[in-house]
Amino acid sequence: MRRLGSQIGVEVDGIDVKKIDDAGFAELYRAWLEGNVLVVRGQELEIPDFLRYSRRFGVVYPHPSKSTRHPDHPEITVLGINKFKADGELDIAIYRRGGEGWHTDGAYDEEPFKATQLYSLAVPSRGGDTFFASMYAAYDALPSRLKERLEGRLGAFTYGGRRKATALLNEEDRDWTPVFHPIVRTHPETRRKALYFDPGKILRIDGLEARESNELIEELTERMITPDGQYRHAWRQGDVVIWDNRCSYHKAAADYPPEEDRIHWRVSIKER
Ligand SMILES: O=C(O)CCC(=O)C(=O)O
Ligand SMILES: [Fe+2]
Repeated sequence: MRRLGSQIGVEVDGIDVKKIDDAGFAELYRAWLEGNVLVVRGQELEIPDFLRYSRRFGVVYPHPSKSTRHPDHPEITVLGINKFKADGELDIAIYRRGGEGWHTDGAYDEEPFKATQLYSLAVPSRGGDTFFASMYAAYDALPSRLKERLEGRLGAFTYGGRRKATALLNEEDRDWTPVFHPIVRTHPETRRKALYFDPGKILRIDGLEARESNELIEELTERMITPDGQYRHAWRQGDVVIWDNRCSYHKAAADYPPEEDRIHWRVSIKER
């Protein structure tokens, strides 16, 4: 196991994820909890292999964006396909998916995704990296006045957040009832505290006046990323990368030549 960033990211070499036994997996899982983002390069996977491996981390759920699901395997989302509309225009929602800002996947859900895993099928000649950042580092770096102010506070979240960004959803799926999560969230497995926050999905911080809530959201947006709590992943074909949505943020660079392919299989994983 090799550390990629000082506080986030680990890479494990010399394994075939199709073949690891239970003891090997337990070790890998511990490395993932430790690193929040686990990178395994050079894998050759078919869809059943990818699903089988992903299910060792938890339960795989189809993503609410129905139009981007794999036609034969709804639990797999395919990133980067159907990028051009019938008239040849670039579909920005598909091209920029995950690149609008730092986020965690599934904050709009009563039970957010524990993890997201990607398998890289095609990589553009330049650009297309994914950025990761540690929520533990973000929490640790908060001034104590803010830690105290946030303790016990709940955030209200929906899919599209304040901007109602729902372009990837079908019309009938665009109405969301807000769900509530503690902003200071204790990770259920490591028991460490993390700043659980998502500027694109949060509506308000419960119990605060609108202005105060918006100001606090602004301040947390400024503070969610710390300089040494980051890792930037440059993709190669065959990479399998899983991140822990309970303790990390991520963002796609969304900067690659649009005429080139950048394709991943993607799964969302819950605890149960
Ligand atoms: O394509 C990427 O680099 C990440 C996209 C993203 O945010 C996601 O799959 O949840
Ligand atoms: Fe994401």
